[in-house]
Amino acid sequence: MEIKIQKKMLEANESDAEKNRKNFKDKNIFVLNVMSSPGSGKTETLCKTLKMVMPKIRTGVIVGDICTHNDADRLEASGAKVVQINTDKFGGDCHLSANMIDKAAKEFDLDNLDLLIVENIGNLVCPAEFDIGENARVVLLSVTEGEDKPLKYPLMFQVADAAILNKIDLLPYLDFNANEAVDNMRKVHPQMPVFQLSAKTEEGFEPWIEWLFGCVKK
Ligand SMILES: Nc1nc2c(ncn2[C@@H]2O[C@H](COP(=O)(O)OP(=O)(O)O)[C@@H](O)[C@H]2O)c(=O)[nH]1
Ligand SMILES: [Mg+2]
Repeated sequence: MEIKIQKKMLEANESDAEKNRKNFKDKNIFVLNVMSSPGSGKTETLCKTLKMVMPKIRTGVIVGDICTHNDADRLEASGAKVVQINTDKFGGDCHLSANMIDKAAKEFDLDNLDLLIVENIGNLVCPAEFDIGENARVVLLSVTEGEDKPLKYPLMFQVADAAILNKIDLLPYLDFNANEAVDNMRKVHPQMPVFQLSAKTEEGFEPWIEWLFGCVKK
């Protein structure tokens, strides 16, 4: 019974996601779904990214958290339009679903947007299973989380189109082996681009920003 309900939920989400993808394609908007465990640095990386790509790329952000408006407050400092979704009203869902994105998207002027970034809820499991109608997915891993996480949570790394290894400014203080972490990502997703950077110091951002420009231009 439980399996059937979950299958139905995923099927309904899939059809909502396809509708979103079509709507965004009609408006020529590239949608990027950014995922990671809580605290890897999604918001910090996006704050710096927005500073570097705007106004060349007209960007809007949807950010999901169970509670609080904190991330929207941080992201709004860039001047981008940001819509915060809180899932505590929906039973505290640990992922964003396609219908939540559809509702949030109505708050944007979609005719004047090139890129819509979705910061998903911090979780390395559920968001990987829920298509939101995005064009690409990026997973972040930070150097304080352990090299083995891609092996423990392979689906998240398999569904991602690119990965960011964040907080490299902390490497001198840790035993973390960045090469091993990248090898583990490639074990589950060979040839995936991996950008090693620090959202704090902005080291390593250039290839990431170039990749993003490449996505939006297509
Ligand atoms: N040292 C360091 N701290 C970072 C970096 N990126 C994020 N942080 C810090 O890590 C914490 C969590 O970052 P946040 O962006 O909120 O992560 P999120 O939960 O994935 O959105 C905050 O205290 C950030 O200031 C980084 O590159 N280096
Ligand atoms: Mg955040």
